[in-house]
Amino acid sequence: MFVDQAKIHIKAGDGGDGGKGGDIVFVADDNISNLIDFRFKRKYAAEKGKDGSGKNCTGKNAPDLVIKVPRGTVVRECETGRILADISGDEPVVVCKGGRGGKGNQHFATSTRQIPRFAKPGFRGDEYDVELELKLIADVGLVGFPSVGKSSLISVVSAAKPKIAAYHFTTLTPVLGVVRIDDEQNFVMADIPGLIEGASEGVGLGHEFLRHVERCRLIVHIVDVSGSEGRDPIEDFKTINRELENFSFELAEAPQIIAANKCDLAAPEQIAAFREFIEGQGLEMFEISAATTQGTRELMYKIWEELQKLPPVRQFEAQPLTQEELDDKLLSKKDFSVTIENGVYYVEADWLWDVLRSCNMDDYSSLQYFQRVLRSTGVIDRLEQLGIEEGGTVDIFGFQFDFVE
Ligand SMILES: Nc1nc2c(ncn2[C@@H]2O[C@H](COP(=O)(O)OP(=O)(O)O)[C@@H](O)[C@H]2O)c(=O)[nH]1
Ligand SMILES: [Mg+2]
Repeated sequence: MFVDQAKIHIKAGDGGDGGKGGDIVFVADDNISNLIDFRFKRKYAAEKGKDGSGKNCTGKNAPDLVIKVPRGTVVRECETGRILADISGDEPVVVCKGGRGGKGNQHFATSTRQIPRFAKPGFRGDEYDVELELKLIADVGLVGFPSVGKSSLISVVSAAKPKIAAYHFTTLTPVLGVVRIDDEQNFVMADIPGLIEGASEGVGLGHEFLRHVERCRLIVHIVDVSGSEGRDPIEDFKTINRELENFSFELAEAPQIIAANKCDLAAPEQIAAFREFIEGQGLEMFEISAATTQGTRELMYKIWEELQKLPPVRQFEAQPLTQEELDDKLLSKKDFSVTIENGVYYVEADWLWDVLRSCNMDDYSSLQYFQRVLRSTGVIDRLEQLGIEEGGTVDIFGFQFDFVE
């Protein structure tokens, strides 16, 4: 089964007392062709940093957890849909950062504001639900209705051997073929399952495969010019382009070459009428027959020539959150609890860890920011409701503060 989408949970290691938590690192592996493994194993966690032993000793950093994915895998955060990484190069990419190691008591010994006690040393590692989406890396993508001859074409111009048959949806998984122009020059062509009307709205097959032409530099649009299945080639052409447009604006704008296939079956008038229409659109049409290989060489040279003028295969940029979005994210998760024990007000909230890790408690403006967050999230109000008094002790994950209005 060809799986090109999966959802997993990744968690970098928490910091120890000294040692940094392990990062989650993604790397492309060309021996992996799809994402099926991630349907079985869905949780990935890197180790926690080690605690230092003895006085003043720093703990060891934990090893990174390396996740191997097929080249071309795009990693998105589920919650926001933003891209965290595009694993298409050779460099490993850190997607989730391990928590910094805590610095134990020494670090806070000189601070006057808080009692130097650090109950949970180290900072938390990043954690995400992510969606993995494989977007194949190919220079050229073949698109067209089912059975127009896409698989037949790739099988005569490359060593790829996809299934070919006279019934629709013979091709159920994308196939890549390398087209050799000469000893040194080649390009990669992707044969994807045929598109049908409504594919971009998720009706039937096809839609889920369009992601595999998203990076392509050039689209070769194959049409059955003979109308051997009773459809009109001009209508076919328009329908497929509408599908591309509905899927993405960029796909619709991608350069296109039109291959009029099954010329061996077509009457000269059919070919002439289609040519007139295509050229009227300002596009170029090639007459081919994948069955007899007529015109296929010329088409490959033309593709090669066009590729020389086009930018390289598209890479997707990571989309970091802005400071504002980061703040919003923190403030939107403002559930917290306060418990009172022996006169100490213990505030607990998951999100407060994230605030704490971004603050340096020795720094005045950081502390002010921290105070602002406590105020805007309602923590201070709650403490007052519970009757805290000036000078009362507030404990947040082991950091203790004097309450001052
Ligand atoms: N006569 C003729 N038949 C073709 C040609 N190209 C493909 N076919 C046939 O059309 C059918 C569908 O071809 P296939 O390559 O599987 O189409 P795909 O669904 O677009 O991949 C098969 O029976 C092929 O043998 C051609 O140029 N001429
Ligand atoms: Mg096919």
